[in-house]
Amino acid sequence: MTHLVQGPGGFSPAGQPPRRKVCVVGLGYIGLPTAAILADCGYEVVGVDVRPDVVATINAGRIHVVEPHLDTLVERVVREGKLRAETSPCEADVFFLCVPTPITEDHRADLSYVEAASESIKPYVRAGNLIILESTSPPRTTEDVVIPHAIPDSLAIGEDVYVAHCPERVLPGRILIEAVENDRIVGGMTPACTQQVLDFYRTFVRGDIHATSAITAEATKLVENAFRDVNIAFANELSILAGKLGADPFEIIELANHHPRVNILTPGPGVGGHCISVDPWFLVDAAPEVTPLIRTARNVNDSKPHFVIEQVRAAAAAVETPVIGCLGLAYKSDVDDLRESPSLEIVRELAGEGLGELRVCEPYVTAEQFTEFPLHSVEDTIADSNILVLLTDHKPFRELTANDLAGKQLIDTRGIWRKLAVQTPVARPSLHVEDDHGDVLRRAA
Ligand code: SAJ
Repeated sequence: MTHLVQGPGGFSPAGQPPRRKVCVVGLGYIGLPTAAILADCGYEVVGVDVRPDVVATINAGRIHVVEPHLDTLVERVVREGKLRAETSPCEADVFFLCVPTPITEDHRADLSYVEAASESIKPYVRAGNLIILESTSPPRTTEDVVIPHAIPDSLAIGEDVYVAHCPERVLPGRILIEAVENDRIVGGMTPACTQQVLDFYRTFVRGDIHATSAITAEATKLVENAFRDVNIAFANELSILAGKLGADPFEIIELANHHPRVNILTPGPGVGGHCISVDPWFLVDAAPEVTPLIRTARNVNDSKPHFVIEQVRAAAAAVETPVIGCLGLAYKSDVDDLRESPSLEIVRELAGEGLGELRVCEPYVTAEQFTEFPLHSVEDTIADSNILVLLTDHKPFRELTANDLAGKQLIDTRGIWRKLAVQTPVARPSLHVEDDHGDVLRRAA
């Protein structure tokens, strides 16, 4: 849970009244927690979303996303009158832009939401305001999109209004903790912008706050996610390589990670979500000729679902009447988010191929929210299937026992069942590995 860090009364830069009213545009996975945290810190917060159903849900004290503890926080701050939602902005001291920056078919940023959100606040922007872009954005977005669309020509940047990019860096599933505890980067359009916005973040962030320019902040955020993507790509490539060697990739990684300077991430069915599978492309797009590694990592991760589908084909071919239980649709464990999910991509492909009957299980999504496939309970999926494909490592799947899985063919893309007794030992092909002197290092059984 969040606790009051300092709050609006604690910030009053020289010569200015404290900023008390905040308008957060975009009430999704980042905007809603941000709005709720600021409200909890004592600000008067108006959250804005173009979807009337989202606005109605929040004003009723409920939430439309799954995130631990967010429901109780929103219920409380709405009940206490500290947060309310609207379909259009209003005058405020501080404006946050927390809208999506999706990717187009040709791997370029779609900045139409940033543009629209910026336009929507323009009539309300006044001297003394802070305008903060939190959405992950390509280099130069603050300068080239936010400023021309949000700031009236009559106001001087860094003198009348203060504009900065402060990228969100929270991990879904830990948003309320990380939004307050993580270090933050404040990249202002001018040093005065940086200072004013940094002072504001100090009122609700407990982590260190680092000052820089807008363009450096934009690039740094993209680099963080590209770093993770490249490292996951290494793990995914390794998992395919280990399969070819007839070895268990998870065991190799576990052993290699005992080395003091090795820390390999975990292979999976691919990389999803609206961040890591998207943001590296913004760097590639910014300078394609110097980013071959980032591009290759993206391609490796995007190819991983096809490898999993290949494994399911092989398993289905070995069973007379295959019933394929697909466990998980979300992009990662214990969230309800299906955006760019490799698990969903795999299930769609399997449904199209008609390899056998499918049982699809996603415990965090209801049949009303998701109508593309019928959803089954964990129990029914396990009982009905002779092939189980673990796609997303949700808690209910991690809790399955050897008994639950006995007699099934298992394709465990995340390695969560490998230590259960039922796991079929990895086949060891006749493979001789020799060292430089011709000695056999390991002869497979
Ligand atoms: N994944 C693996 N193996 C791993 C780790 C992750 O296959 O070892 C997969 C996940 O299953 C998922 C994808 O990668 O499909 C991304 O998941 P994630 O947990 O790595 O990251 P996100 O997308 O939920 O959140 C990331 C975070 N960035 C970094 O850790 C550098 C978060 O801090 C950012 O705020 C967020 O992106 C964002 O909004 O940009």
